[in-house]
Amino acid sequence: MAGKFITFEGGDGAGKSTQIRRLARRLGERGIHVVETREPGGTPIAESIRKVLLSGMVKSLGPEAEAMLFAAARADHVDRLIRPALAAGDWVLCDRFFDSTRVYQGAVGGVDARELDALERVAVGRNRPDLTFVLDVPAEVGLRRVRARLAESGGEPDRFESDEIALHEGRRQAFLDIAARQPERCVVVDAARSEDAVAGDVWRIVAMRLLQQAA
Ligand code: Z5A
Repeated sequence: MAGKFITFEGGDGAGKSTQIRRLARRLGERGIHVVETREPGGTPIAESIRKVLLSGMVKSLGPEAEAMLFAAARADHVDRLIRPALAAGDWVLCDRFFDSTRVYQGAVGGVDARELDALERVAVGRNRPDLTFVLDVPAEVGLRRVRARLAESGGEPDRFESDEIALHEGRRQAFLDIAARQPERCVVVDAARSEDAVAGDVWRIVAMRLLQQAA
């Protein structure tokens, strides 16, 4: 039986990586083989493209060129990792996917939706998520978490983290808009609460929407 494909979306510091780790552990306890991955990235080529994108090296080329690079990374990720894993019956948990392009490069970056449709057809094809969590936090909360993490690690904000707060709020609204348009795929979770509370909701939704089907 084919596996399940779950994506996690939301603004910076929403807690996507944290929740993916927790869900993977819980599914693993049920004997389900899980692949944890992220975008941009997930394969050696896509990870190289990630470095270029997040360094800000190509920011001056504009959001259209960035969208093409995200799509190139995604095409390799889907071909070499996501599709084979699903075909083998694994569950794939992915930190960001095409909704991030729709939000960062589309709704907020201004790239035309028809251009993004075309890139999506090439990069994603039929490999669409079974379920997408939109982890929703006010931008200020997410950025506070990111800053605390950077202070601990001594790191620098990346090309997108250093954008102004109004842009972050615009992205939050754009994710909510996508979720409202596609309720059969997307579920919004209030991620400003504790990690445990968010993980509880995520598990309940996975159990209801996917585990019952798989049983
Ligand atoms: N991007 C794009 O523009 N177009 C695209 O198509 C794609 C991506 C795919 C990737 O960066 C960037 O690329 C991204 C969009 C753009 N923009 N940025 N920046 P990334 O992968 O490096 O960053 P990210 O996806 O935003 O991840 P993040 O900042 O690490 O956030 P997160 O994964 O959602 O959060 P976390 O790592 O789980 O948690 C952050 C901190 O908060 C950490 O210290 C946790 O311990 C803490 N945390 C987590 N949950 C909680 C709760 N519930 N309460 C309190 N503290 C918490």
